[in-house]
Amino acid sequence: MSNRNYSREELAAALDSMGIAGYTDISRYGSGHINDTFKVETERGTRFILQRVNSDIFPVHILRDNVLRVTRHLKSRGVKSLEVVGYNNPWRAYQFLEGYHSVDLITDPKEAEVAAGAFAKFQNDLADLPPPRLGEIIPKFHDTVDRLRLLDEAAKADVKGRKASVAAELAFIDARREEAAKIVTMMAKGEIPERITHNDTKINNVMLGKDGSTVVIDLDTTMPGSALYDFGDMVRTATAAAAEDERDLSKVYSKKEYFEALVKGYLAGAKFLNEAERENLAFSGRLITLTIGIRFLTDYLAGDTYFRTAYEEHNLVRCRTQLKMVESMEAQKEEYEAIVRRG
Ligand code: ADP
Ligand code: GN1
Ligand code: MG
Repeated sequence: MSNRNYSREELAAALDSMGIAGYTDISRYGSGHINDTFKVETERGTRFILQRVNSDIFPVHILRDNVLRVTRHLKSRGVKSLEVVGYNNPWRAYQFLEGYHSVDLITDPKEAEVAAGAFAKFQNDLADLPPPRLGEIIPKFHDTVDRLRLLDEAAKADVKGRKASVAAELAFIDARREEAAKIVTMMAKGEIPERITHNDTKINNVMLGKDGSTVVIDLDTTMPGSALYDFGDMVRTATAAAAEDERDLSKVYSKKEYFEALVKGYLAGAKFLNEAERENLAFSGRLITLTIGIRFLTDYLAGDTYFRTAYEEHNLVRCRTQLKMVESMEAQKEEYEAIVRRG
């Protein structure tokens, strides 16, 4: 998916439909891969985040229902969350979180600890969300076995004739097929419980404030899932030494002291974890990183229809960083397992 252009009229109509007046400037914002996000300035000085939800990817009606339920529940518990100003599918507006910032790459282990605590608290706060079960926004979202099936289909179809150029990446993934089913199998057996989880805990989906305060954002994939995937995606993004789309792979590796900080922050907040979950925390980092690598490669082979890309090989570059991160985590497997055991 490439960057779609919006006319001023289209953006103005969206704001009008949600009762937001007096806007002076509307500009593209953030670095999310899925939705179209804008920052809106107004003459009163109040600012908003305007988003057009990607309706090719999300079932927008279920999504709206989930987001409204989750934000209301958090509010009822006194937890600071996204403040919905208007929601008129596929558009929505949130109050701009003033005094908070997000980072794509962290440079201080303390931030990893704080972010991990925020996502642990998020899971804890949603544990008593009243029924019904939240809608499953994207079924099999983190199911690595199913992601492999989709990769195989894309490689077979090879619509862009790119398969021959990604033989090394396909071989890397092939060598790891066996471990792909571990978490889904344990969930099916009931050894790993279903919880309400965020499912997109990359580091730029938590806003960091002063004095260690946080707000968890990007609630679009909040749905029934496994706590392990949430922890794993933190490992993928918060221990990374370089950007998700760094071309120089010598700069890409997983940083142990950031992993340690994540474990510290997460375990302090996630008292609800059972033994099987704890035992698989380090594994979940490797697995989710492999899974996201598989997804980037699938999108590359399919012709870049899912993730926003800025250039021809963007998805391939992203896939390579993920596979390099997996390799780095594998090389530190024993140390990472020991860190989790020490708690
Ligand atoms: P996507 O689903 O495309 O990743 P996000 O909801 O994560 O979209 O928003 C993209 C970025 O916009 C975030 O990483 C964050 O920097 C910024 N952002 C989102 N919501 C807010 C908000 N309420 N206040 C300030 N910044 C926000
Ligand atoms: C997408 O929306 P964003 O940029 O926070 C994706 C995640 C991937 C991530 C990779 C709904 O997250 O699953 O892990 O890109 N979101 C969706 O950076 O597919
Ligand atoms: Mg996001």
